[in-house]
Amino acid sequence: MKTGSLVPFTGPTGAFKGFPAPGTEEAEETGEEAGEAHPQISPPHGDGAEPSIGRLAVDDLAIFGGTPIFANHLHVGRPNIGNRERLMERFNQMLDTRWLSNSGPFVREFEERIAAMVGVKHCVVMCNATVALEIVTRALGLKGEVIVPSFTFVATAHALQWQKITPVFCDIDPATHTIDPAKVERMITPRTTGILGVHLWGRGCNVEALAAIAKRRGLRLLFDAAHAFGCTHNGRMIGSFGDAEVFSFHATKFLNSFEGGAVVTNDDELARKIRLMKNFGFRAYDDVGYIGINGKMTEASAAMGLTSLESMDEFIAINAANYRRYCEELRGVPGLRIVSYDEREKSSYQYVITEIEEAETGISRDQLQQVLHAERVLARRYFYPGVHRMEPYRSYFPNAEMLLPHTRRVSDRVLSLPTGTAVNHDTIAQVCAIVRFAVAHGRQIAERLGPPERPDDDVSLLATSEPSVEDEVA
Ligand code: T4K
Repeated sequence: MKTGSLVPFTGPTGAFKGFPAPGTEEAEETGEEAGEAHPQISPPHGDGAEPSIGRLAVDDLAIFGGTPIFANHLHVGRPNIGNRERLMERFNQMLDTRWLSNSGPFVREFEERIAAMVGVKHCVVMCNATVALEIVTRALGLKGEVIVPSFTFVATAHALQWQKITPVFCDIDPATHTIDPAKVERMITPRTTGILGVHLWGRGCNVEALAAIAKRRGLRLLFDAAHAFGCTHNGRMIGSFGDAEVFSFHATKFLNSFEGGAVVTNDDELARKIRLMKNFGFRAYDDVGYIGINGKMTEASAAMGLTSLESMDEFIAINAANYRRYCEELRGVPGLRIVSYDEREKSSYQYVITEIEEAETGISRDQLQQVLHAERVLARRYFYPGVHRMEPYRSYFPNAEMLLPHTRRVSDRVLSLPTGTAVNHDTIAQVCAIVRFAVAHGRQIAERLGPPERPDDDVSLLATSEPSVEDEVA
C-alpha cells in the first residue's frame, strides 16, 4: 500500500464494500459472468470483473499506478447475442437456399415483425440507420435547412449535410436531453423544410409540441429513433410518430442485426419511394424510375435481427435490472445523477447515463472518465462535444455555440456506463464502487490529475475560414 488514506466504501446500503482479493472465496463468488445469462442468450465472456486489488486508497487507483480493478476492458456497447443455435440454423438455411440479399425471406420477415410490433403500416429495413436517414430525408423532399439537435450522434447531422441540406442546430431541454420545441420555433427560417428530432437514450422527444409546430409551419417531421426501438412515448410505440422514424440495429444497439437500420411509416407513398430508392430506383427488371442508391440489408443481417428479436424481452429484462442496480449503487452520491427512465413507459434501458456536477463531486466528468478508463472501464462521453463542435460543422457555424448553452453544459457532464448482457451485477457493483470512491476523494484526485487536455475548448481552433473538409467530399 502506498501513501494515501485507506477509506472503506460506504455504499447506499451502508455496507462496507471492499474489493475481494483474487483467489479468495469471495472473489470466486463474484467471478464474472458465470452462468448469469438467460439460457436462450449466449452468455457473456471475456470482459471481466476479475478483482485484482484488496483495498483501495487514492494512491492505489490505476490512474496513479495501481493495478486496474478489471483484468479486461469493460465496454459500453458490447453486442447482445441471442440464441446462437437459432442463428446458425438461419445461416444454414440462407446458405442452402443461396438467397443472400435483395429482399430475401429473412428481410421480409424482419420487416413484417417490426411493423407489427411498432403498429405501423410499413417497415423498410436497410444496411444501417445513417443510410436510412439519408434515404428518408430525400424521399420526403427535404432541402434547404432542417432543424436538428446538436446533442446527438454525428450521423444525425451527417445524413443531412451529405445531401447538402443544412443542419440547423437547436438546443435541448436540459431535463430531457431532447430537442426543445420552444427553441425550435425560433430557428425556423424561410429555408426550413423539416424538423428532425432524436429520441435520445430511448426517451421520446416532446413529440406533441413538435407535431404542433410542424403542422402550423408546414414542415415535415422526422425522428431519429436509433435509440428507441421497443420504447414507448405516452404509451404509444415510438416508430409511429411524425412522417417517418428511423431505427438503428447497429451492433452496439440493444437489438442488433450486426449493422442495420429501418424506416417505419404509415405513409404508403413514402414507403413505396423508399423501397425503390434503397434498391437503385428499380421499379422492375430493367426499369429504373429515378435515382436510387444501394441501401439494402443482407439476409445474414436480417437473420441476426430476427434472432435478436426472439431474445428481445430477455435483453430488456437484463438491461432494466442493470439500470436498477446502478441506481441503487449510486443513490445518494453527491453531484451524480442517473438519467431516469419513466417506469410507466416501455423502454429498452439500453443506456445507463450519469450526469456529473463537478461543483459537488469535486471531480470533473472528464477526470472521472480518466479514473474509470485506467481501471479498464471504458465509460463514454456520449455525445461530447456536440455535433456543432465537430467538423465540418464547427467551421461552417463557428458561432452556433451561442445558441446552444444547454447542449454545451449537458455534453460536458454526461458519462455513459457499461450495461447489456455482457455486464453482470457484480461488475456493476465494482464499477459503482470506483465511482463512489472517486467522488468521495474528488477534490484530491482532481488536484493530482490537473485539468484534462481539451484542445477543442481552444477557441482559436474554431476555424472561421472557409470549410475545406466538405469541399473535398463535394
Ligand atoms: N442516430 C443516433 C442517435 C445514433 O446513436 C446512431 C448510432 C445513428 C443515428 C446511426 O446509426 P447506424 O448508422 O450506426 O446504424 C457507436 C455506434 O457505432 C453507433 O452506431 C451508435 N449510434 C453510437 C451511439 O455508438 P461509437 O463511435 O461509440 O462506436 P465504437 O466503435 O466506439 O463502439 C462502442 C463500444 O462498443 C466500444 O467500446 C467497443 C464496443 N463494441 C463495438 C462493436 C461494433 C463491441 O464490443 N463489439 C462490436 O462489434 O459509435
